[in-house]
Amino acid sequence: MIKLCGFALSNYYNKVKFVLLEHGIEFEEVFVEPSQDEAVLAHSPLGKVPYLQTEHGDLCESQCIVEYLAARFPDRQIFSADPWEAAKERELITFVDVHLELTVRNLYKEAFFGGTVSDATKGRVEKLLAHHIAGFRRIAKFAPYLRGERFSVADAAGYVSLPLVGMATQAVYGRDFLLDAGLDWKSYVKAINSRPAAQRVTEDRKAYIAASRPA
Ligand SMILES: N[C@@H](CCC(=O)N[C@@H](CS)C(=O)NCC(=O)O)C(=O)O
Repeated sequence: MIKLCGFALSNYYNKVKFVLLEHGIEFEEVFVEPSQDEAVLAHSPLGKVPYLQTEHGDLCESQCIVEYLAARFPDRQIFSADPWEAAKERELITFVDVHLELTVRNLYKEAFFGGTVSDATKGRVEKLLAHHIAGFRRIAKFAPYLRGERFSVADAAGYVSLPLVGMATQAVYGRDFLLDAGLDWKSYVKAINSRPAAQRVTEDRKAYIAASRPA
């Protein structure tokens, strides 16, 4: 059986888990934290999670994993059957994962982990985010889903990462860049919360946070 390795706080782990659950693909979760130890590097070359373990070997990078799942389980229609629609779903995922999340990730140390980020980083990230959010705003529909009325695979990425963009910018700059741009990620997340796959991902994340809190 496919093993999904990682932990429930990781947005990229949760993106893949959402897709697996949403499409009823059987899998086993294996708890692994990111690490530079050989034990993890042997499976995930940068020591990051998630990675997948299959009968063929290991596979890292959440989007490569989603693409593999789509190819391996074509009957589940993870992407839309229409090539244009599927390409637009991939376009949105790239915006969420690369242009938004990867940029805002530079702030997490201060936003979520009690550390500090330099003013230079804050300035650079602020400029990049303004540009990237303006671009995302042109293609993301939020009606209520990223592609419009129909839930798509792009929403697995949006669900796990857009809250981080909002919360991290709120924490570091005192204003939520998504809400300021008119992108109501809170209503968006609420719309997706009705899905059992989303509920499971969120419950597991909350349980992980509760269990890691000092007594
Ligand atoms: N591009 C990767 C990003 C994965 C990633 O950054 N995972 C985080 C946890 S959410 C991690 O392992 N961080 C540890 C590190 O960067 O060394 C993907 O899509 O899977």
